[in-house]
Amino acid sequence: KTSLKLKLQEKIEAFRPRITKLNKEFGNVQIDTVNIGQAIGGARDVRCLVTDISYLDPQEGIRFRGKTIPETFAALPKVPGSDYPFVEGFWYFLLTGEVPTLAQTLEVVQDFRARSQVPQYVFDVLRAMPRDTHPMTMLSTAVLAMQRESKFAHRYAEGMKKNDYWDPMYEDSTDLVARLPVIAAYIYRMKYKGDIQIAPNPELDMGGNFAHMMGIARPYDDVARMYFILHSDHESGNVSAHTTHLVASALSDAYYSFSAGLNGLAGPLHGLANQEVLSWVQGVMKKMGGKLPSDEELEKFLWDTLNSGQVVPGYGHAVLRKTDPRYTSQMEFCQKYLPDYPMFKLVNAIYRVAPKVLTAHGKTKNPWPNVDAQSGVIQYYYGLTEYDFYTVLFGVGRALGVLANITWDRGLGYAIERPKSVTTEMLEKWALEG
Ligand code: AMX
Repeated sequence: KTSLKLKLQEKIEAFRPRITKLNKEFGNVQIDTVNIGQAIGGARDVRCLVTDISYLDPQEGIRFRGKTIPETFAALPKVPGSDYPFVEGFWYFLLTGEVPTLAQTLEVVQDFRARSQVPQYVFDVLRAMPRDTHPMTMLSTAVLAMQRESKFAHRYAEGMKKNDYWDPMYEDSTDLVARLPVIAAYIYRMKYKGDIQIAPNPELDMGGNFAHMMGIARPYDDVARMYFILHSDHESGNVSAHTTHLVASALSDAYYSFSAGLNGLAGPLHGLANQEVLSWVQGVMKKMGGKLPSDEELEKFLWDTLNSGQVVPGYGHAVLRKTDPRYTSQMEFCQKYLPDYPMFKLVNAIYRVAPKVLTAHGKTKNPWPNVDAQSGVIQYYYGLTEYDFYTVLFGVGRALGVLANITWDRGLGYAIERPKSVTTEMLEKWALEG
């Protein structure tokens, strides 16, 4: 066993009595109520999920294992010669809640390498799909196709004790995280780069190897590390995390669960928004004949979008009520590496204008930008101009959070999820009763 796995086992075993005690002795303590608006309106704000891996404060934004984004970047061991940490060390941190040493991180790097071989039939499945299939469909299909590899499914079929569920779930999750960059880069090069593949470089870490397989020079390795970490987790209620958790709650393995989560991430109100932002920004640039719009012109573009009944992509959030710190983190990167890039200037101009327009429009509870408003600009700058690929990058990052979560779900024996539904007639009756 690696030191990560040993530490994880120790943490899970130490944690179990807390859940047992809460459940047995305090199961009846009320922590929320539900109103009709919440039942109709997507269960917004209803406290009914538990996770210790990240927490989203509406004002402050995300904390991973108690640390803000800048604290997380500062604490984790950095890749030599780079500004950003090893994604592998972040995986250790998400799973255990402890910041790994460099030696512990390098052990995970080795472990990922040993697991990174993608079975040939996965590539064959991808090659059989029409080339114009959306890359998210390809990624989700590749993950699902690999389900036959599941150690959890095999162990379950043999008869496994409940206390052991976390072990093969961790194994499957780590296999997936190690293989996803290879699959994602394969899809990219197959679809957009003349099907000329670049073999992995076993000397490199996950972020470095991804940049290498994509065929994009430095500092894209740091972009990849930053991007995967920023997109990893946003507590449990968002569509991709919740879907993965829900499917896994039926004791479906990590392949079934994560493939389902990716399908949710592919929706335009969730992960696809980063693609939509780029297409919106490009639309503006095209209409302006390449020149930057004035704030007044931009205001008109935003109103045109709203008046035609569309959402402004990259703005608004179900939980956040301030600028997303994941947006800020990427903005700081842009200020450092691409301050004069016209598209970055346009995104900044949108940041100046859109909150005012959205506030005047008066619908959204949060007129501030989310992670997706900024991420495409960086990718575009480094030559990744095929923006329907952006959600795939989000998906590779999101794997870290949701797979760490389902490993813990099995460690703590969380139940199959089964909320109760009611009929409209019942709601109308309760409405009359007040
Ligand atoms: N542009 C226009 N209208 C918006 C809006 C936006 N950016 N954000 C919210 N609204 C509208 C909603 O559509 C809703 O209208 P309705 O009453 O006619 O249905 C109203 O404002 C109230 O919505 P809300 O309570 O503020 O947001 P929500 O929790 O229902 O939805 C979200 C959150 C993200 C889906 C929404 O803000 C949105 O559609 N944003 C644009 C798409 C986007 O950027 N998604 C990415 C989110 C981050 C991520 O998951 N990657």
